Amino acid sequence: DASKPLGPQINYTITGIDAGAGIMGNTQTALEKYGLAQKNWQLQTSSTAAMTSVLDKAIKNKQPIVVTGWIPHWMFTKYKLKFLQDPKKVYGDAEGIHTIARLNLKKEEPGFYQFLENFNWTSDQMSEVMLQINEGADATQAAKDYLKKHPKQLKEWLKNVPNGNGKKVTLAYVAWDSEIASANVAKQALESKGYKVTIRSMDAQPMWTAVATGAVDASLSAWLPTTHSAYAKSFKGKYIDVRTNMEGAKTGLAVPTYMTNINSISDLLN
Ligand code: PBE
Repeated sequence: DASKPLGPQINYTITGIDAGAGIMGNTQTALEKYGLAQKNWQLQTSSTAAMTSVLDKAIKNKQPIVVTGWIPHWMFTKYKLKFLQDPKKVYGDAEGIHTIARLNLKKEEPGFYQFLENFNWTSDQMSEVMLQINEGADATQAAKDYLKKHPKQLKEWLKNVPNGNGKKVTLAYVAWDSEIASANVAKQALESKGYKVTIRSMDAQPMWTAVATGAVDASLSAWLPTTHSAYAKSFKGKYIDVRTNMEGAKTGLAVPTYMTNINSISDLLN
């Protein structure tokens, strides 16, 4: 009911995802900066799957809901959602997905490092893989299909990359849809060149720790400069920011477009 205040209708709750996600910390900051925490608004921790399932139900019933949202993600194609304006820029401006590597990787594994320097794609390309997985495809198969469809891009990614001859390398990733896509595509691309790639799924904090301590070689899952700024700061000097592998990412709070009165984070107070 748009004529009534929103807070009591949704129990002053924003539906979030896994605790380690950068968007969770930033949303906590947003609750404070926009005066929502002071009005008893809270952020519910869950998982991407639980969040999208609650979102699905709310949309089917045309009920109000506020979620942590980001691009690239299929939720923005499947549902009519809008980001709430963030005049205080808590969620930052231009955001990208970065490749980070352990110190010394370039010296010790120059061939693999060359691949990391080459690897980049667009949000649309990543979405092709995400969509296929969301429709039920196995991640390995979706990655193989992608490479078959984009042989020129695979060639670019493998430019100046020598044959791996069975060399073992490890990529850490967080099981967000975007990172499931990138880790699997990178694995298949490298394996086509003779590398043996282990991809290890972990939470965001362990992922950053694993790269910074050298427990894994690299990760394609770093959202910078804003989303993972707390991790980047705490591991400063202990990892290499290799490159942006995908530009045009965005995070924030999102609501269904039928919530016509709610357009900015501060509107949640109305
Ligand atoms: N995300 C998706 C992550 C990065 C990828 C926005 C949920 C995060 O908040 O850390």
